[in-house]
Amino acid sequence: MASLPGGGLGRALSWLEGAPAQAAVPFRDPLPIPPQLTGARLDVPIRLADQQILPGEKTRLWTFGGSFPGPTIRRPAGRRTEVTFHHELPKSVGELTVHLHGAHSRTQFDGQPGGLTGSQPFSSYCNIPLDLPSHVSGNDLLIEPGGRKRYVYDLTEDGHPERAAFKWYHDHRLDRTALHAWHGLAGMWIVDDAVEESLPLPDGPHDLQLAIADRSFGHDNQLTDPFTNLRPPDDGIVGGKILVNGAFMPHHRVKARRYRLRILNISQFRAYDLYLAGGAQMVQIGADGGLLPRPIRRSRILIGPAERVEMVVDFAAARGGTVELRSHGRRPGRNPYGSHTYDGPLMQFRVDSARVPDRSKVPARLRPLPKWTRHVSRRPDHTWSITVGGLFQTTWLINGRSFDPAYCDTSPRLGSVVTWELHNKTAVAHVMHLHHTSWYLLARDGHPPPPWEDCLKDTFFLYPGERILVAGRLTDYTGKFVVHCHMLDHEDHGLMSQFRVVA
Ligand SMILES: [Cu+2]
Repeated sequence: MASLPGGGLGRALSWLEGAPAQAAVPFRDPLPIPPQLTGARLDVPIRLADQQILPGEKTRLWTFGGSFPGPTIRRPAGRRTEVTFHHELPKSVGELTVHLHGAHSRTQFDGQPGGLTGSQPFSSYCNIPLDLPSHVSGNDLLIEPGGRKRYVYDLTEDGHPERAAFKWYHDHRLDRTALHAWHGLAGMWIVDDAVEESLPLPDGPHDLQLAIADRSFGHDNQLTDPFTNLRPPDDGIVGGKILVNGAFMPHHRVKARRYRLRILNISQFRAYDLYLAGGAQMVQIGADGGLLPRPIRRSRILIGPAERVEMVVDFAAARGGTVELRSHGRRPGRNPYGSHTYDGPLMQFRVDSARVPDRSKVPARLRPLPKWTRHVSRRPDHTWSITVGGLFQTTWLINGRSFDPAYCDTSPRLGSVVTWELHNKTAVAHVMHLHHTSWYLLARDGHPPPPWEDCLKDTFFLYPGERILVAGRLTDYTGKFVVHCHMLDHEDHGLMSQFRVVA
């Protein structure tokens, strides 16, 4: 478990005279930029890798392509993309499955969690019938150790190239998503399109992707194993050290000009309440589902697990100085964000002192919402209610059930626009993620969402006692898709259900 709350103590220790040479020093390491893959046919090995995260011994990780985060896959919208993942991790890891988070994927390429297998013969949290046929459990879609699977992504939606957006891919295995992600199985994915390219936003080296993760390390610099005996509602792993793109609180040299920062929270459980210290301002331009209709100046941005936020930051305001990306630990009003938001620095930008020309701009209008969002029913077709159940062995429940890969709670029609209510009847927050498409938030407890949530998203905070209404347009693909909490321990501990899109 976390030994150093929020990194604050670690930071203090590292400044102490006579501190061990092995102490991690904030802002010492440069920000890693994961390798980028742009081809239509890609092969990604899933393998062990030793990565220098802390001073001293390297940390052994389970990775996509040999790094954490894995390679960033960047593709034009509308261009079919095939990625073959090769499972080269030790047999003891068991089966894997890859979900492209935020994508519109066929059911067989959506990273189904699967069911019980020889290497995972029982579930402590999910109620899984024995002897399900593999096409019902989804076991036929898993990647076995030594095996491989080809995932096909059309990058289209409803006959058109899909909207450009910042996504990510990660393991999604039954009961073990948290464990697999903790060890490093996550990578970023960008879809570009002509609409974005026509805008004068910062691009090229001025378009940075930042994946924020918290992890805890033992004295040997190896990841701890915090996944023991935690049951709902007290489950939820936070790490003691903050990593950005797999480096401990790194720094990045920037020019005195505008940058587009795409920020992704790949922590298991922890939320961040982002702000900048050092003179630069955050102008939010995007969220999970791509660009917002209009830019929004923000002083703080709360980002829960799996959420994405895109902003433009003009570092000219801090020419010759430094800017810290930080998270604020306390917010007024109703907490809890599942965990306390992290309090402290995430990384540092070192701004060049030279003046540079900057032709980039943030247009007053970015990207309109799709037309279907204007004509959505506000009467829910279905409600997903979250509770905790069980006497001695508690699990999370949706509509009274923990996850069962054979069970679907509702069967919307292909081509329909559904309005669903999500209701949190528990005392802790959740971040609910719905697969299949990008969703439109209609209301929180009957009130219209704030402007930064009045857009397409796929992952939503759901506070204790709260009801939210979301709408989605279900085109192209029939079959099973999951709805779950993206606090990974919650997801593993039953907080997942399914819908089946029918023709
Ligand atoms: Cu949750």
